[in-house]
This record gives sequence, C-alpha cells and structure tokens, in this order.
Amino acid sequence: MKYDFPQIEKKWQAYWQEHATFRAEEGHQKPKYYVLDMFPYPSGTGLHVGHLEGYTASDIVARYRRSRGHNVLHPMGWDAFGLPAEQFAIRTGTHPRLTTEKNVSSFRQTLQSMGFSYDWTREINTTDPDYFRWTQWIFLKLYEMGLAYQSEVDVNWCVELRAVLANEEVEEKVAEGLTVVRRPLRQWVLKITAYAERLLEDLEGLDWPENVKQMQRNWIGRSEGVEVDFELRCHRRMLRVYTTRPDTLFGATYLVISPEHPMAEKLATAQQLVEVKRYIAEARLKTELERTGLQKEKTGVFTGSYAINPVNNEPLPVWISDFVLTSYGTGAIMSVPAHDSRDWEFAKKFGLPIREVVKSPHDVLEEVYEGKDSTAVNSSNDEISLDGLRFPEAFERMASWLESRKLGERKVNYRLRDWIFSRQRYWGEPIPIKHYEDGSIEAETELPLCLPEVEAYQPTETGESPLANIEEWLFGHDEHGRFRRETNTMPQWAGSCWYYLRFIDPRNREKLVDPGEEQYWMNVDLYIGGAEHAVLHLLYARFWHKVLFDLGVVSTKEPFQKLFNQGMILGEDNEKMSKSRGNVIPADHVLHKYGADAVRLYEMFLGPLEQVKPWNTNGIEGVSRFLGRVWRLVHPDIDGPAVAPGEEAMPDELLRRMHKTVRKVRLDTENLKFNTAIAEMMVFVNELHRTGCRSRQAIETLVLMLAPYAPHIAEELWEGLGHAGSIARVPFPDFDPALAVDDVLTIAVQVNGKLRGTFQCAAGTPKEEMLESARAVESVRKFLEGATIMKEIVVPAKLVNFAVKG
Ligand code: ANZ
Repeated sequence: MKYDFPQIEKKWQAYWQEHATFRAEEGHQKPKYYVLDMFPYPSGTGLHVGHLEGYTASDIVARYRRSRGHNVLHPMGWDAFGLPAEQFAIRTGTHPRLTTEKNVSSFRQTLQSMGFSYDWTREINTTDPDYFRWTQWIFLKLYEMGLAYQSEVDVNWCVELRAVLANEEVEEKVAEGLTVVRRPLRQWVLKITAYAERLLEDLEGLDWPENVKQMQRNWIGRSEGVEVDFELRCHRRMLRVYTTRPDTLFGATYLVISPEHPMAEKLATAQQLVEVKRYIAEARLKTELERTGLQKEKTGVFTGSYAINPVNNEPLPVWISDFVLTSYGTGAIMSVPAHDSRDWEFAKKFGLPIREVVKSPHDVLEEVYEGKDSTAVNSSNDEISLDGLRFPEAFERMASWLESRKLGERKVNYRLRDWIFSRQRYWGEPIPIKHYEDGSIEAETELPLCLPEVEAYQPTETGESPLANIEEWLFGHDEHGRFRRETNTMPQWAGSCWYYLRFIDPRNREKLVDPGEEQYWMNVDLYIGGAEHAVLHLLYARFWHKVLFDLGVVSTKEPFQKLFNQGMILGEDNEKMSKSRGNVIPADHVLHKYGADAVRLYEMFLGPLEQVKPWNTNGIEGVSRFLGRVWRLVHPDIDGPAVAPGEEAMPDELLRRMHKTVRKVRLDTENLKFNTAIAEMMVFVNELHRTGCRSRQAIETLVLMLAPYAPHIAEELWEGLGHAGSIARVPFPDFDPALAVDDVLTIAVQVNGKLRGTFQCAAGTPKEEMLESARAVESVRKFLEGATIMKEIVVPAKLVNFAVKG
C-alpha cells in the first residue's frame, strides 16, 4: 500500500474531530499541563510557514504531555479586534465583523489541516460580546481601584489615520510616509506604574529567556538617584533636578530644563524671551523620538537666568533643551559634561565649561568618562569631600549631605509610563463609561456594552471615533440624568491581556473564570510565541494578571511560568517574509503539496527552535523521504497490505540503539530540541532498515515516538499494527537506563604510526575532545614533548595519530 498522505491526514483529522480526542478532561485527578500559543490576529493574508513554526512546537509538547499522562489544555482563539479590518472597512464599507469571520474561518481551516491538537470546544474570539463583556468588566475593576483615569495627554496624532499612535508605532508609521504630530487629547490611562516594582521583582522567578527578562527590566527602567534643589538667582525659589550621579555635583556647569517645564517661560529674561518662546513652540511639533534620538544634533536656548550650585556657590546658567523629557524625573537636569555624553555634546556646541570630577582607574582616552568604576576628584569644600571615594561611597556621602541640608532627597524613578488605553476607533471594545452633563462619570451597569452598527468607519473630524456619530447609541438617560457615552474604544492589547484565563473556562456566564478551574489550570506551563512580544504584550498581560490577583480572581502572581520565543523563519532569499518582497510561502501551498506531517517535521528539522533560519522548499523532500521509509517498515510491499512485524528479538546492538533513541527523544522533546530528536529518530529508522529487523517492539516504539511530531502517519501505522483507537494517549515508550548508556570505546593513540597508548571515551565524543584526551595519555606524552606536531588524524571511534617532527 502506498503512503497516501492526503487521504490519511483527512481521515485522522475527521476522526479526532468526531471523537473530540483533544478535549481537556473535566476532572482534576491527573496532573495538568497548560501549553499556550500566542493567539493570532486573523489577517486577510492568511498564515504562512513562519506562523506554523511556534504552533507546531507547542503541538508537539501538547501531544507529548498527553502521552506522558498529563491532562493537557491546548487551546486556540482569535485576537480579532484591530486596525487592518477597520481600515479595510473604511476603504470598502465591509463591516469588520464580516472580514473577521471570513479570516477566522480560513485560519481555522489551515490550523486544522496541520493536525494541531487544539481543544476546539474552547475556541474564543476577543470580538465576541460574551468574551469582551469580561474585558469591559476588568476595565471597570481598574476604574474602581483608581487604576484607570482620564487625562489630557500629549499624544502622537497621526494626521492621515486620524488616530493616536503608541510611541512604539510612530517610527513605523513615519517610515510609511504618514504625518505624526504631538497634540493634547483626553484619554483613558491605566496606572501600570503603580505595579512597576512588582513587575520588576517577579521577573526573577520566571523561566523565561534572559534577554526577554532584560528587555522588560530596561522597559521598566528602575533608577536610583537623588532630587536636588538649586536656588534660582533673582527668583526666590528652587529648581529641582533628578540625577543618578549626585557624586558629580561638583562637576555640574549648567542646568537644563525641558521646553514644557512650567518654569520655562518664567525663567526667560526680557532679552531672551523671544528666542525662548520660539524654541518652545518648535519643540511642541516634534515627537518624543525625534527629540531624544541619540544621533540627533543637540539644540537649545539660554533662558538668561542662573541657579546656584549648593556645593560651591557657583552660578550655573539655566538652559532649555528638548533632549530633556518633561515626563521623566523632574523635567530638569544638572549637566555634567565631563561625565555624560549628551551633556558633553551640548557643552561643546554652546561653549559651556567642562570640569572633570571623576577619574577612571584605567588610563582611558575618552573625552567623556561615563563609567562608575571610578574615584572622585576635585570634589571638596569646607564641609564635604568626596575626593578619593569610589562611586557607591561618593553617591552615599553626597546623598546624605544633601538630605541633611534639606537640599535634596533620594528618589527611585522608573522609565515606565502609564499606559494610554483609549483609541479613537470603531473596531475595539467600547469603554463602558457614561459622562453626565454636570461632568460626573459613572460605570455602565449592564455588560456587555456592544458596538452599534455604523454607516461609515471614518473617525470624526474632531478625532473622535465613529461612535460619536451614532446618536441613538451615544446619548441616554438614567436616574442620574442625561449622559453621553464614552466614544473611545480599547486598544488591541486589551483582549490579549487575559485570554489565557478565559480558555480555562470559556463558556462561564457568571464569572470570568471559575476559581476551582483556575486553581487547577494556572499557571500556563509553557507559552510559545514570537520575540516581537517580548515587551508590551507580556508586560500588559502581567500587569492585568497582578490586578486580578489583588482582586482575588486568580491565585498566582504571574501568568506564564515558562516562555519560549521561536526564531523567525526567513524566506528562501534569507530575508524576512513580507508581501512587498514577494518571498512569503503560504502555509496552504506547502500543506497541499507535502502534507501536514512533512511540513511539521520539516519546520522542526530546520534547526534549533530559537534560531532565525531560512526556509528551503527542497529540504522538505528529505523529510518526505524519511516518512516514506517509516511507512515501509509496516508496509514493506507497495502493493500489499500492512505486514505486522513478528515477535522476533532485536539484536543486542539494535536494542541498545532503541533505548538510547527513546532517552534522547524524550529529553530533547522536553527541552524543545526538536531538530535533534528528529535526527535521532532518523538514525534509528536507518538502523531498522539496515538490519532488516522486524521486531514489533522496535517498530511500535518508533511509531509512538514519532506520534507527537507526525501524528497522522503515526495513527495510521498504529492502526495498521493492529491497535484500535487513537494513539494520542498511549504512553510514550520507556527506556532502560542500563541499556541507554553510551558505549565506552577504546581508542588507540599512535605517534608517527606507532601505537603508543590507548584511552577510553564515549561514542560520539567530538574530535577536539578526543585529541585532548590522546595528548594527555601518560605513555604518549613523552613522544610529543619538545616535538612539533605536523598533523593530527582522528578516525572516529577507532584511533588518533600524531605526525610529529624533531
Ligand atoms: C547628572 C549626571 C551626571 C547624570 C552624569 C548622568 C551622568 P536614568 O538612569 O535613566 O534614570 N536625566 C534626568 N532627568 C532627565 C530627563 N527628564 N530627561 C533627560 N535626561 C534626564 O538617567 C538619569 C540621568 O539622566 C540623570 O542623571 C540625568 O543626568 C538625566 F555624569 O544627572 B544625570
């Protein structure tokens, strides 16, 4: 019988669906395993082979865990609110709901054709009112807790899209040729900063890639410093700056405040006022990115005013510059050009003095020494001296001195900003708030608050969402009086902040999640997704999770215990896949041609999961041939039926090979090293063919190991071997540790072709290691000492020969 993968794959996909094979079990007796994918936004372009990589990986884990006796939760859903469907609606008038439905069904179709073992009874969609009523519910909890507030915020306003962009979206949009300006707008803001410390601390206990943790730490940006007050000459008040280097106070030669600083215009002397006003107006038009870009040339204007340096009573000119951010620290800094490169550039440009107060222990030739591996110099007055102190001591002494003089106080700052949570869009969760004529606001009592139908999806001229045009929806009346509904909707991040909780109990009408179910299933044991979510999605989700923890809705402090980022799959041209490059390989295309099992195996065989790697369609042929070889172990005769192998015994060598293979495949699968697990199975299959052994135990062991990787062929062969029902929960094979040990080999060591000694090593020991052991053999050493080694020859598993001279 031929290996007819299209028919076999269809057959088993139908079987799994009919028998609900992958439904998570109801009871809580078994140990659980929750393996989650970052759910996709169902875009119109469909899935490509890159998307399937992470999903294949998580599916192997899910199937493996089932075969190890776990009750597995492996769900899938749709992050379906979002801009593309809305923009398509603006262009074509098609309701985003219709676009979304169409795309979802095409995505679902592709994922099912891959044979992924999702529990489809738990499918969720963030745009479903039964789902987003809980997103709205969480928002109202945030509001009740004082963690959601309104504020006039300077936003990144995209003129063409008539929408607010997140800081991290600006660069991309500007690159697309759109105009982005700063403009104040009333926004809902979430107080994520209240959780900064916990978001930082709790990273420690997570099994996440170190680089992702570091990116989160940088994003939160905790810094310890001191706020210092400088007395203003002629102003009878103080100017407060934030510095992380109070130890450099003797080296401060001028101060800089941001253009939005409340004192900016007040400090301008009559002579400087025109210049100052012009500078402030110009700065307004720039985005934060334009202002703080490191490459950017510094600009600034002198106010005409001076402040006094408290350590030496020197007058320091006060400047205004847009590289100082209004929203960080106090919006004012003391400049130490000898030890801060931005200050140095600024001082050079405007001819301001530079004074060294920190010496590096090494002779560095840099003009600016920014390091902290240093000793203070030129830093004493009658009361305090830092000279000779290392950074931490100098910091401490100065901080204490300033505090004792009431000239400053220690302060912890975070880079993290509160989260601007409103969008002027239609296709998002409505924010369930009512505004009354007297200016008061109330929460919507009845959830879900659904989106009304609209005629046009364009935002209004004032920048409000299209909801502002729907009078019947917009206005209402209740016991408090007449109200207007909030027209802002939530950002796309909202729905993905808590979806992993809904999968646990997706149809609960009373609660977001049943506490018993939550306690059983949480945490997510393994979360697999792209590195592009290293910061925002993961930080926002962790924030909401902590809020839900404080509310008693969840029992764990963190949502995702282990995180894994798969490396991107590039196009065949080694470039990132993109429509514009024309190098996208659609999933359906390869699926149709090679079948799901071959695509799954190939994606995992491409290289280590975390690595970025190019696609190569020809490479699939290799794994297809491998599947053919596996098939022929059970169906040796193309025209005949399955031939069940006999009960014949395995030769000793093959038996050992089998146990080693099982051990390696288990270990590698648990460590997500799928490429090496597959390679090991390939070796085993070659051995089975080479020896012609027809042992039932050997062949069944192979089929069981292969099942998580290539489930369709495994099911079919399992059936062909005479078993009834699915292979999905048949226990994964065990190995005998005594038989799985690596063989110990005896290696001969020759010098110029003469046997001089031997040593022992494990099979598969790398060449370098063998050479090293050979050189260390006592009886060999004396022949190498003083001689020049001309050549080293290694015959694997057999011998090492040194060709020497002299
Ligand atoms: C004097 C100084 C001397 C500084 C020196 C650095 C090196 P982090 O670590 O990010 O907290 N700064 C303070 N507020 C600022 C603002 N609103 N906009 C731009 N820069 C600001 O950085 C804190 C340091 O960044 C502060 O320490 C301050 O410069 C600057 F050798 O003060 B420093």
